Parts: sequence; C-alpha cells; structure tokens
Amino acid sequence: MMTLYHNPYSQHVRRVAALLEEVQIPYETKHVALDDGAHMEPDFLAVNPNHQVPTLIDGGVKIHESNAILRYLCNKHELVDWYPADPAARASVDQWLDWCQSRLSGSVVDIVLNRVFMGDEADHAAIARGEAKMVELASILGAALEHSDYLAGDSVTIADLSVASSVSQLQLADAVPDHPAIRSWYERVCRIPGFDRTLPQMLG
Ligand SMILES: N[C@@H](CCC(=O)N[C@@H](CS)C(=O)NCC(=O)O)C(=O)O
Repeated sequence: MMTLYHNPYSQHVRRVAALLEEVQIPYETKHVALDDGAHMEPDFLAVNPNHQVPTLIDGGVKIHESNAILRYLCNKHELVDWYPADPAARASVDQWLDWCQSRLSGSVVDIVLNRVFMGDEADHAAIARGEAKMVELASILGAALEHSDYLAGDSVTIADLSVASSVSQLQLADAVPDHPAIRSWYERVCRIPGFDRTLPQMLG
C-alpha cells in the first residue's frame, strides 16, 4: 500500500490526499509533526531531504513535490478525467498547477503561516507583502473562473485540487479572496467528498 507522509494543516498534503480519497486509492498516512520539528530529524530527512510533506512512497518509488505526486498518481492509474491526455487540455491543467506553485503558494504561506501559526514570532511584513500580492492573484484567478466552472474547463481536474487546497489554507486565516467567481468555484470544490474529507478540523 502507498504511504503518504502527512500533516493535516499542510495545503500541499491536502491536494494529494483529496485525489487519493476521491478516486479511492488505498493509502496509509505517516504523521509528520512539523510543530515538533519531526521533519528535521534524520529519519525523515532520509525520506525527503527538503524536510517537507507531502512525500509519497509507492513500492520502490519515492516522490516529493505535491503536484508531481498528483501527476504521478494520474499517470499510474490512468485518471484521464483528472489529468487529460490531450496536449492542449493537459497544458491548461499544467499551467494552473505551476501557477499554484510559482505564483500563489508563497503568498499563501506569508499570510497563513504568520497570521495563524507563528504567534508572537509572526512576521508582519510578510503578512503585508502576501496580502498585497493576493489582490493581483485573486483578480487573475477570479477572471479565469468567470467563464468556466473549473480552472481547466467544465470538469474538475487536479489543477482545481491544487489551487483549492491553497485557498482552503487561506480560509484558516479568513482570507479567501472576496471574489464571487472564486467563492462559488471554491464551494463547488469543497462539495467533492474526497476534498471535503481532507479539510482540517478547524474548518469543519
Ligand atoms: N513545493 C512543495 C512544498 C511543500 C511544503 O512547503 N510543505 C510544508 C508544509 S505545507 C512543509 O513541510 N514545511 C516544512 C519545511 O519546509 O521545513 C510541495 O508542493 O510539495
């Protein structure tokens, strides 16, 4: 059975767990206590030298980077609805997967880590930087969702799981962008049972 190194408050774990749950691929989780520094211990660094969750172990295959794990699962299990084979459709999914990592993720971390998890050690300049950037990012995301139900068209793909997992992280900080198309898309993704099951208890 696959093993997913996991933490319930990780946006990056959440997108992988959502796909596994929704398509019912059996897996076990190993909790990595980020708040106790377990990710810096030698036994976990041997699993992922980047000291990050998620990491997936599937027999002899070991993968880090959440979106790479999503692609691997779709390729291995032929989940063509979630990750289409047609080059143009696939490029649209890839575009949003990469946008999530390269544009959205850093600002989400700046806002949520510091507003929700860092307490007295919060970096207030990072919060301000993240919030300023989020204005631009929300207008890009919102515009993309104004004319289709999902990011890559009319059906849900791993791009939606990826970006919505980051939006759910913003929800922890009550910072989901106030844009009607984003809000209705996010509600749509939250209605996917596998995604809903991965939301941390404080959002339940
Ligand atoms: N680009 C990575 C980011 C993973 C990541 O940032 N994981 C966080 C939890 S959400 C983590 O493990 N942080 C601990 C650390 O970076 O030391 C991915 O998409 O998987």
